[in-house]
Amino acid sequence: MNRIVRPQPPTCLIKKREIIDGYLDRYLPTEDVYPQVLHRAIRYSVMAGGKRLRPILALTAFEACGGGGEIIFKAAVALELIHTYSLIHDDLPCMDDDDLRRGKPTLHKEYGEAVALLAGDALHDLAFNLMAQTGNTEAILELADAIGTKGMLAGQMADMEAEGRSLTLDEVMFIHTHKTGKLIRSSVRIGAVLAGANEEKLTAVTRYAEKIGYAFQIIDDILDIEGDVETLGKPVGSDVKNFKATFPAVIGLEESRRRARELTDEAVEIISSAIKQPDHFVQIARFIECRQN
Ligand code: GRG
Repeated sequence: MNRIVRPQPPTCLIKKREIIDGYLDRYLPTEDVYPQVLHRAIRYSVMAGGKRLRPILALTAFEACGGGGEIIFKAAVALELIHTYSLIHDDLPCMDDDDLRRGKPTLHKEYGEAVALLAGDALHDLAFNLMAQTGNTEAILELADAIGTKGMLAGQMADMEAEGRSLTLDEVMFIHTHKTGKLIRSSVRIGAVLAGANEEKLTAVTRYAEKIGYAFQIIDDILDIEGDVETLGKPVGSDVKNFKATFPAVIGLEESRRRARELTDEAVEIISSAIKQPDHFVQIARFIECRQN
């Protein structure tokens, strides 16, 4: 009998993910404190799993740029909370209206729309509370810019406006570099800024993140066509269902795959020539290239 062998994240990423999960549990409000329902809802979404890519990237950049101490974990958790807030709101009936996320019913399916809306808001507030505790204004602004109307929200808006119409490659790139790319980019920059990285290192990690962020989204589009629900933990075919702009729709599946490979190769080259021990960055790039969820 043929068994499907799914690529697992490399050990270093699994270890980092476990550490991040520990800090998420520590910094999230507990379920026995008022308002219990909201706190339960928050934990339902955040602790449902997820690759923890953004906090792992922040931690990797922090370590690679010589950072030390606990400060990075506040920022790393903040990044995951912002990411989860965007997923909760994106799944709402007024947005993508999805039923499944991280292998479980979406938050509004389980707790209702009003609680899901508030849970997203609460995660946003908690994230900036944690960022403020780093005491680093540059890092706080980095996150604010990445997710506001110059970043993620611009991408989401463009995505909504594009529904049902065929797009140019430039338009698809704008949507993806903003909607997904900006938060990934800010993750490594926040790690580097908190480590006190010099301009040269900051530029290198930024260029690396732009490449892998772009590749990440191309793979996401491919998985929405070729993935399976069980592994993905979310519905497949929802881009087509929602008339979404995707890379395969504009440049085809084969060219999308080639482009993702090319981008991760470029990211590996950039980071390898700028950072003394680039192993974890390289493993993240390779994982993104062959990920199945
Ligand atoms: C509605 C506030 C708001 C923002 C919408 C980022 C975004 C904009 C929506 C997120 C939904 C989405 C499908 C984005 C595209 C790709 C993406 C970010 C997928 C999910 O990220 P993963 O694969 O998820 O890192 P896990 O579950 O592993 O954390």
